[in-house]
Amino acid sequence: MKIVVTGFQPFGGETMNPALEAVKRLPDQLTVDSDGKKLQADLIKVEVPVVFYEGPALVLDTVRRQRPDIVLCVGQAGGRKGITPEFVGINYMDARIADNKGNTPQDQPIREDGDKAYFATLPVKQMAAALKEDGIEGSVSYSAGTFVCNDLLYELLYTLDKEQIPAIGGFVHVPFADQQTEGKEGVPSMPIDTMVRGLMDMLKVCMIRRADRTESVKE
Ligand code: PCA
Repeated sequence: MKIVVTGFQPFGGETMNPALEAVKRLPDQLTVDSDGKKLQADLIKVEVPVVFYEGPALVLDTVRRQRPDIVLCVGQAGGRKGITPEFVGINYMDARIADNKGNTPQDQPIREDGDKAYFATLPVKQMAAALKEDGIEGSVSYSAGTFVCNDLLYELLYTLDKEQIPAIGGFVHVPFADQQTEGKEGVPSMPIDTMVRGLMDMLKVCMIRRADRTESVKE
């Protein structure tokens, strides 16, 4: 199996993005046991600029070239307490701050010819359950916001659908890393190593889902 996993660059005045740091620390291969069968995946990591359209275009180029089985995109949602697999990408942009090229689209659709929303095709509920089982704070989120992360999630799902690419795909937000909140009273954060563990837990669930789906298509 092949997995494309992406992490966003720092934005909004931060000097680091825990999403990118966690993605970089992931191993290059993952294995998981599924009903006595050993599943194996190679990870392809992509660093993504926080720029409307440009960030998604880079990810989609990789997806078209690599033809992965799974696409997991990761971004930072400062202020959230846990790791949150996103349920839905919406056809809407409304930037409260500028992206890294100064774009601030307001109150606009992402794709004129796209559906209003697409649901992630990753098993988000099982991903949240896997986090809980490992003692990591996390839950399903029903809004990826209206900034570049939602743009990427929406464009990924739009493209998988329109181009009939058989990968399953979705997005996960991680909280601030501990080092970003030093001296900031009451702002939740998490060690990057915990995020890495959480991403691995969730990717394994995705691998099992993908193998099940491929199996049922064959039958
Ligand atoms: N988080 C932002 C964009 C990049 C990132 O890591 C967001 O939630 O839209």
